[in-house]
Amino acid sequence: MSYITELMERVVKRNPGEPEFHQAVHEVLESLQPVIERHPEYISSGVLERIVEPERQIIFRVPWVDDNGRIQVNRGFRVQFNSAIGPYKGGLRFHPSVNLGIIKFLGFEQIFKNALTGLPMGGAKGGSDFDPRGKSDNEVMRFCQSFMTELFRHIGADTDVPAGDIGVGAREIGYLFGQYKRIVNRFEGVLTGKGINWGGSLARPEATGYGTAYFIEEMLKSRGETLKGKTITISGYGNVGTFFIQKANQLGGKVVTIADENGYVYDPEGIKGEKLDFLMDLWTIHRRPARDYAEKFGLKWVEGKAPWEVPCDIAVPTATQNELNLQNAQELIANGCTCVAEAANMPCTAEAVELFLKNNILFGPAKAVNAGGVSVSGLEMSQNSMRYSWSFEEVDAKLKEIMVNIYRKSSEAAREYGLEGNLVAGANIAGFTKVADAMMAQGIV
Ligand code: 2IT
Repeated sequence: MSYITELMERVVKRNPGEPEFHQAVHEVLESLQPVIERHPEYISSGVLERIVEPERQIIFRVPWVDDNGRIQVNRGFRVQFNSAIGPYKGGLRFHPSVNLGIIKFLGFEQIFKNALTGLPMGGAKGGSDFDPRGKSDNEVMRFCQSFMTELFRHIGADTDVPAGDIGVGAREIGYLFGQYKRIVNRFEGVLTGKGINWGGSLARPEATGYGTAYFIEEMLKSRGETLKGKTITISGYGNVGTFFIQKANQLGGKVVTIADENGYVYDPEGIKGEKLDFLMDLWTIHRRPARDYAEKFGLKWVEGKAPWEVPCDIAVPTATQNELNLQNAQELIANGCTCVAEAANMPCTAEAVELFLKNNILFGPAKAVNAGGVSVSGLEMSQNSMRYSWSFEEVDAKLKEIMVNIYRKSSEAAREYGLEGNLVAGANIAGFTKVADAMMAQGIV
């Protein structure tokens, strides 16, 4: 049995009931086969065994009182996966599906994503099975305060810097920051995604969506194309989806779908102007279903289906893990789609990714495509350290440069190992080697 197969078996056995974590580890380890053949020191130093084991995992009780005076109990998580190249960094997800396996998969991905940005950030992720949907502002505030009352002792501007993810936006970051500051009596850059007049960075809200568009432009350039005139289908319409639409429009593309777990809207004219204005707040502020958009503008609502059946040039899953499966991938290819970019974390199943690569689809993996968000988080940390703020244009220019570099590093790493055009392998290899070399330099820790 090969070294990689044996290690993968051990990971599955040691982490039972965590299919998303297994999937994320499997994808990375598979990409590393040619790397360990050329560099046996990655085996002898035990760096692979070490990198699949989180440095620290924290699970805690989050009790809070709802508006009816009832006591509710949620579960909180913070998985501090790897600190070889910088303080732990990664978002918090509040969603009923959250469990340890989901947080571990996200934390593991974050190690390599953060390494690709070129900024000094380790990998972590956290969150809770709390569902912010249908909760009052006061309930969300009390929940966030209780969550931080435990989390504060594990984080810090030079230790671990959380941010948002699904269900955690500007409002939640505000409540979390307020409680942290109150407990430790220090105003410090302990969270990113903060409000603009209390330490936040300009262009942080835009960063993941804009970064996705910049990365797609780089992928298309390799085939002599641009976003101009392209028809694009997307799924989510939260922070990532809405700002992706805005940038795709600026670059001449046309986005024709949005979706949620119940179905999708088809808007053949493209989402723009007052329709985009309406969409911007629909989830991020109001947490309302996608159907509202169809009803408001008299558009077709397709119940119970995913948007991947709509013919497009480019498909961009922006919602959540495993939202695009093998059948969706077959349909996209049959309908002429030539480019798929993962703007969410691990949105395509392993079978879907394999089919895209086999069919020579331009495929951008999540760790590379959606790294714009955490990149601007890294820039927010720099600005906090300097006690200074850059202009929107300065941050946006740095973001663009980072995305172009991530594309270059990933495609060069793929070429170096004879896998030209395979950005999945390239991103995994480039991210891994940076972290693994740092771990080896620091000894057996
Ligand atoms: O998945 C992600 O990269 C994020 N949710 C953002 C993490 C961050 O620290 O900005």
